[in-house]
Amino acid sequence: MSDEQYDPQTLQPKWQRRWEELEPYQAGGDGDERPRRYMCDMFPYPSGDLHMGHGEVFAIADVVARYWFQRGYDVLHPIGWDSFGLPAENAAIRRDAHPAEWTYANIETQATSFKRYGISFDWSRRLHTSDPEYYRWNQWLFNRFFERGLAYRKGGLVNWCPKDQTVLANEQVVAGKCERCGTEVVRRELTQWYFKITDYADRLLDDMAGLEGGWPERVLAMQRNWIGRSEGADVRFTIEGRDEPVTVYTTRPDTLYGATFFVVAADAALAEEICAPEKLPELEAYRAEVAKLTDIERLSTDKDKTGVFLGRYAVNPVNGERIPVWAADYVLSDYGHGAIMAVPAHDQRDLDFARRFGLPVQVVVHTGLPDPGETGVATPGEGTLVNSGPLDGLSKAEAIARITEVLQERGTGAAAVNYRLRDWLLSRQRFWGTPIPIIHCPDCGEVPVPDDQLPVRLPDLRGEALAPKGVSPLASATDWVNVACPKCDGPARRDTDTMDTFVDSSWYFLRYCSPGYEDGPFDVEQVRRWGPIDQYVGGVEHAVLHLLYSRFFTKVLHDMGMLDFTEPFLRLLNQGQVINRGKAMSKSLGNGVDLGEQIDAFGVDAVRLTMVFAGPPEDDIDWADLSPAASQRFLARAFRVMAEAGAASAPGVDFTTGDVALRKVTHHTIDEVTRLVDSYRFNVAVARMMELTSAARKAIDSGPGAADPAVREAAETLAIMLSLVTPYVAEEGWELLGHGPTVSHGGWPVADPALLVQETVVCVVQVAGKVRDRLEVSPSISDAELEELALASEKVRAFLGGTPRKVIVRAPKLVNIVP
Ligand code: ANZ
Ligand code: ZN
Repeated sequence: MSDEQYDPQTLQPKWQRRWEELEPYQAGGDGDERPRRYMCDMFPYPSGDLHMGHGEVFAIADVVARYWFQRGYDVLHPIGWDSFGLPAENAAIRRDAHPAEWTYANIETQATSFKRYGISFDWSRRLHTSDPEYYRWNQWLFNRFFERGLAYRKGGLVNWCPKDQTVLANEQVVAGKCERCGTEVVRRELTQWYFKITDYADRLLDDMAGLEGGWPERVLAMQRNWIGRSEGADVRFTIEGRDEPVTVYTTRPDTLYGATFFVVAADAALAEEICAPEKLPELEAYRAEVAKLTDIERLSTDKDKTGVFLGRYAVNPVNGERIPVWAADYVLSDYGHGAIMAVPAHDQRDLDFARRFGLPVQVVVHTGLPDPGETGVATPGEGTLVNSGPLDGLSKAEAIARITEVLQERGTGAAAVNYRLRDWLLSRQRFWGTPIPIIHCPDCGEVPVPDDQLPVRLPDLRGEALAPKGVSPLASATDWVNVACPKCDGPARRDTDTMDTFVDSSWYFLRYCSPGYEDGPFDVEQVRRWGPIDQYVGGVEHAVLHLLYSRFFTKVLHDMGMLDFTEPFLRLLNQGQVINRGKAMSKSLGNGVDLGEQIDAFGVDAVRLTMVFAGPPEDDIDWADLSPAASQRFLARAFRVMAEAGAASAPGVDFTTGDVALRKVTHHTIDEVTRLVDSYRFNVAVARMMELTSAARKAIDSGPGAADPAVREAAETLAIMLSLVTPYVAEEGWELLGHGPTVSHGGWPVADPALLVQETVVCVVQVAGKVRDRLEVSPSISDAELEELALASEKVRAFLGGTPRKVIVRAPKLVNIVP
């Protein structure tokens, strides 16, 4: 008997020290020829200490990384911090400090917590995006994008958060509100930097075919929807009194004969150009109102329709009909051509507009539904073309094909594709980010800072100097701003905007492959060695932005010849959320659970086990329904099994001489857990480990006893398997079993096929009292299963006319059929 007790609070410091000495999770060097695997967790933002959400996602990813270590792969499992961003700046303003102080103090806190939490990181590759050694390469990449025409500046209406005093990308506006602070977003006219992600729209869409199966279906759907590819036709209308025709984009060219008016986006330059002079004041007043609205409000079907008649007429290219031209807000200036043909019978917004302003409604597709002009409900569905000259009688699809041909022949239109995706608005008027490496020269224009002068470091500002004022705080650092132009040496000014922090996270996973590299953002050879990422793990909140931007960067870098792959993440796992009492944890609800406190109370292993055992990794887990105390009790049981087996026998015994019943349980467990971990069913794998623990306990107490080789075999198997989830108890158990550290490289066991064979018993099947067949069945077969099997037997059916009168089943040994 062993008198070792399971005490997580003494195991943790002991093994943390050992791991720090042994560095068991360092990725192999160039000479290492083992097969490689790259596991990447979405890196954390250093907002404070780690929370329950971190606890879950990192525990789940660690199961896979540790499994790969056990299977003998050379594993890259790095960690870093996404350490630029607004919260640091807001904290610095409040405390009259520098954002770096708050940021790096939080990073240290989180790093300490990660070490205690026992995640298998290669700490030698740690990076922080707010380090000049890192953001230098954001600037270098910006210069490359600039050279390729993929970074450019343009003026236009942008989303502006009045609280954070900065622009936001469309992606950062959620239901009209700032994603960060919830303030209602307004529109502002500003000149800003953009990345030309729209050039990659097709590839971003098409390459998703290769991610099918590796990525969650809903994430692929969200990306597809965000890119928003739409197919239709461009149609040219002449406008009376104007030389140039105006093109509209439509997904329904089949409804061309039903166009009863024409609408131009009120804020488009075109509206002003084609407006009759006497209507201009009205248009101006209307535009002032429209400027206050976000795109989402403008496109809403609920919104009352507004607009101004421009005093002009457009001519329908197929039937020469004159239709009035209006300006309205529900047409957007930056989609398609900023103008539409309105077909009120078959488009709800057009119909709402027509009814509001008394414009005609002309049905051109007979759908069998009541007349939209009367019901106020448009009929966008399938049907047969009517009132459409040569298209009459055709189906919608046939009519679209036919009319597109006609337009093409006459030179008044063509098939066209549009995307909802917009260019990535990059510049931010905030301090704690990467300075945009551009110098504005009155003579030379936009001049990139030469590569050998990078990084452009942030000026030293703190406290009040960082407060939002509508222009970037960098503008106040005049010594920093005023520089000589790199081209002509004349007086010039630095760009004072910083980059969206999504730039930082769009390529960090490449930097991990060669973190100290000084000749470029990453060593191309090292990325060839490790990339692409085999498994990426993180929250579904990044389903659109971060993943889309990372995919975009990867494609640009591929086109630059720096990557030999075009997609960064082969597989993606989105973990669920940790909630409490049915709701997301929040301060205001008072249902927050503190990760550190849980660890203090139950130990790291019990908390990690609880997270992993709670359910499938994608599901939300409710902490109120879980019991870390029960996890702790299980770990104490597993610990005792390992300790007692370790005390009773020495390593290296011949397992084949052990108790066969227990050996079968062990090998079944190996077989099943291997398959379960391969298919990411970690919670079920844990359940199997628990069963193995019980079987070993029984063998010790009322079977062959602790010294039996099968007990040692079970205990060693348990230590290896537990190391995926609960590294401390596994490590200690492994040591008590007489093995050297560390258990993380113990090697994954292989199931012996001979021990997997199911035992069978012979079942006798009688028909009218005579034995007609003998079946080999599992001893645990149910009556129902056995009956089905017996009635399916050819030998039995030969003696049965039809349905038997009665079947008596005594599983597993006897079936008696009365014909
Ligand atoms: C005529 C028509 C008839 C339309 C019909 C629809 C139904 P997606 O799928 O989003 O690409 N549209 C075109 N440009 C627009 C703009 N700048 N702002 C607002 N709406 C615009 O939708 C394309 C359809 O949205 C186009 O097809 C056009 O209306 C409208 F029965 O043209 B449709
Ligand atoms: Zn110059």
